[in-house]
Parts: sequence; structure tokens; C-alpha cells
Amino acid sequence: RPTFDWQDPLLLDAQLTETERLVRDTAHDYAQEKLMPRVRDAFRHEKIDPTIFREMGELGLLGPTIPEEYGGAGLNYVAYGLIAREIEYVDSGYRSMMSVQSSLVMVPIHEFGTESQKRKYLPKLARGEWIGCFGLTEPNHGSDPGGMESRARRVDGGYLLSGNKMWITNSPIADVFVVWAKDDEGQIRGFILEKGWKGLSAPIIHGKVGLRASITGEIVMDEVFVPEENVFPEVRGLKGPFTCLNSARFGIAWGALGAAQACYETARNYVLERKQFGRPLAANQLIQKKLADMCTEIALGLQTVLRIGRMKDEGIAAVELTSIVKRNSCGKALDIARTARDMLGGNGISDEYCVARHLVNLEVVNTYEGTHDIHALILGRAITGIAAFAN
Ligand code: TGC
Ligand code: FAD
Repeated sequence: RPTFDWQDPLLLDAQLTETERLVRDTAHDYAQEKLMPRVRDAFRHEKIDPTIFREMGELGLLGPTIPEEYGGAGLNYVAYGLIAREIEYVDSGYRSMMSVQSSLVMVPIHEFGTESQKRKYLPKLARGEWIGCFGLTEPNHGSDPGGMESRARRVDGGYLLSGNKMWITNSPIADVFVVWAKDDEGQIRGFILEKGWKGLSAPIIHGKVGLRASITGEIVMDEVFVPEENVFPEVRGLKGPFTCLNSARFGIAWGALGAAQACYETARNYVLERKQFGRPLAANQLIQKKLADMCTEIALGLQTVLRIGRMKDEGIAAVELTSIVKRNSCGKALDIARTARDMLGGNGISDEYCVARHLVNLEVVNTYEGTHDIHALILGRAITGIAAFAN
């Protein structure tokens, strides 16, 4: 009879194309050989290594869905998800660096940018020569970005941008800033800013207890002049930033399951080795139930993200599906990380093991790109036709 594979019970691998497997293996080898040896110290000391962008760029891991003519790898969404999963198996912070660059910076430039914006920015971002960030959240507007206070005042030859963005991944080391602000008509517009422009700064936010291998900062704009050629010409309203979020949230849905897998595998190996009361912890029913729950949730979660990836690739995925998987993967991964942390006892607290690090990272991942509850409300609106978050 067929044998049970505890790491891949539903045989995800067999459902992938040859190209997808190749991409997965490339991301896997990179993550294990180059990221894994760095992560403990990076997390412990909040140490950010910008060369990671160039390393990822060389392997085609940045902007993988962007067409080759603009420097991307021209891959499908499933391949993007597989990359996110391999990177986040090591650390959510590294996946954050990758997914902001890919989905939140390269996708809007590709979707909404002019031909010259695409030619100027995308190849350098794809190679990791330039680092990008995405400014939507503000100190007073997180879940409700539509209330943003940043303003873009029309002036001769362009716009003057003023306002503050908060909690922005990559901003202190960014060369390219995709920022959203309201114009004189109160419409949300997208702008590409560059490091060094007068009035633009990006102070670092210290003291994060999670996602410490990824740098986070503010974006402060004091009458920054943005020339017309750096404005997205057509897109108006929240559709702009939300289009980027559709892609990034999908990547997170895969990525969080990578972190969950790392916790599950670590917990399994630990309880097989560790003896209490004269026998391995793994011999106890309570322990086995925890492993069974982890294995089940990861396997079911992976089938769902794969299905939604295929639907995205066919162009038939409603945006609300992304809320189903972003919410489910993050919530389940967080539960798995907490349980794994518990199963390792005191050792689960040490950063010599990955579980506590994944746990605090996943608290962030469950919050950014729409909190767990905000995604419930997006789904609630789709199910009932009533927006619970609106007036
Ligand atoms: P709502 O009325 O729903 O929509 C306004 C306009 O946007 C359109 N739209 C979408 N378009 C494309 N994709 C989607 N998913 C879309 N959802 C909505 C919609 O059709 C409408 O267009 P139009 O033309 O009619 O104007 O707007 P709302 O203000 O009522 O929305 C409420 C809510 C809760 C759904 C929304 O604001 C929300 O999703 N809030 C969460 C905020 C969020 O996710 N922020 C993320 C910031 S970036 C980040 O966290 C990066 S972390 C990255 C990392 O480090 O990995
Ligand atoms: P709030 O919106 O104040 O929410 C607080 C709580 O209230 C949450 O539990 C929420 O679910 C709940 N809540 C809110 N509204 C409702 C409602 N109507 N009904 C019920 N409950 C509600 N943003 C960017 O733009 N770019 C980035 O690169 C980026 N990177 C980030 C990196 C990190 C490390 C972190 C922590 C955040 C990042 N963010 C980024 C911001 C992130 O998207 C926001 O933190 C997130 O959207 C939540 O917004 P908030 O923090 O203002 O919380």
C-alpha cells in the first residue's frame, strides 16, 4: 500500500511542474546554504545584510512573476508561493524583504508604471541592485488606509508630498519608495520616490520583538518634490495599493506555512530524541495529537494555497480567496509555532532552536498586510454583502 510521508502527506511535490520544482529547489538550496547560517545572529542583533537582495536577485528570486523583458523571471504565482515558503522556512523577516521588493514595489511599477518607469526601475530591483519599500500605513491609519493623511499637492512639473508613513519594511535601506498619498481632489495616487530627494527621510524603528532580521522604519516626507515622470499616471483610489497586496498576501499565505513546517519538523525531531519518565516524549498520546494536528493543518493549508495559486494563474481567483488563505495560513502557523514552542519545554525559549523566533515573527505576519480579523471582515462582507468595518 502507499506509504505515508509525514513531511508531505498529500504529495504536493507530485502536483508541481518540472519548472516549479526547479524553482523550489533553487530557493530551498539558497535558503538553507546562505540564509540559515546567518539567521540566529541576524535576529539576535537586529543585523540586516543588504547583500541578501543581490544574492536573491542573482538567482531570479526577486519579482519572479515580472516578465523577463523587465528583468523578472516570468514565472507563475505557484512558483512565487514556493519561493516564499522556502525562504520563510528559515525566517519570516527574509521572506518580508523578498516579498516587499517583489509584490509591493515591482508589481505596482509593472502594473501601473509608464514604460520608462518600468525600464528604469524594474531591472535594477530584479537584480537586487536597488532595494524597494512600500508606504501605505500611517501612524493614524493602519487597517483603514483610505483615511490616510499624506498629501500630494499639485505644483508646476509635479507634486509636493507631505506626510508620515509608519512600520515600513526596508525603508531605512531603501533606494526606491513606492508611496501612496491623496491628491488635491482627495484621490489616492501612487508615486515613486528615490533615496536622497530633498525632504525625504526614513528613520529606523528599533525594539521590535519579532521580525528582527528584517529592517523596519518610517517614511517622513516634508514637501518632497516628485516630478510628473515619477507618478503612476492612471491608477486612482485604493485599487492601486490593494492590487499589490493581493500578490503579497498570497505569498505570505505560502510563506507562513513554511515557518509552520519548520516548527513542526523541529518539534517532531525533538520529541523523538527527548526522554522524560524513561521514554521518548513522542511516545505520549498528548504529544502525538499535537503532531497530528500540525501535520493536518499544514497539509490542508498547502493544498489550498496551491489551488488558489492555480486559480490566480488561470485568472479566475476572486480577491477574497486571498483573504481566506492569508488568514488561515497565518492563524494556523501561529498556533503551530506556539504548540511547538511548548513541546520543546525550556529549550523552546532558546534561540538555538527556531520555534520561539518563528512564533514572534508570526505574530507580526498575522498582523501586517491586513490583520487576521480584518481578513475575516473582508470575507464577512463578501458572504453577507454588509461591510462591518464601514460607517
Ligand atoms: P473598499 O471599499 O473595500 O475598496 C476600495 C477600492 O479598492 C478596490 N479593492 C480592491 N482592488 C484590488 N484588490 C483588492 N483586494 C481590493 N479590495 C478592494 C475596491 O474595488 C474599491 O475600488 P473603487 O474603484 O470602487 O474605489 O475599501 P475600504 O476602505 O472599505 O477597505 C477596507 C479594508 C478593511 C478591506 C481595507 O482597507 C484593508 O484591506 N485593510 C487592511 C490594510 C492592509 O492590508 N495594509 C497593508 C499595508 S502593507 C503591509 O502591511 C506590508 S507588510 C509586508 C512585509 O513586510 O512582508
Ligand atoms: P490597527 O488598524 O490600529 O488595528 C488594531 C487592532 O484593531 C487589530 O487587532 C485589528 O484587527 C483591530 N481592528 C481594526 N479595525 C477594526 C474593525 N473595523 N473591526 C474590528 N477590529 C478592528 N505597512 C506598509 O504600508 N508597508 C510595510 O512595508 C509594512 N511593513 C510592516 C512591518 C512590520 C514589522 C509591521 C509590524 C507592520 C508593517 N506594516 C506595513 C503595517 C501593517 O500593515 C499594519 O500594522 C496593519 O495593517 C495593522 O494596522 P495597525 O497597526 O494600524 O493596527
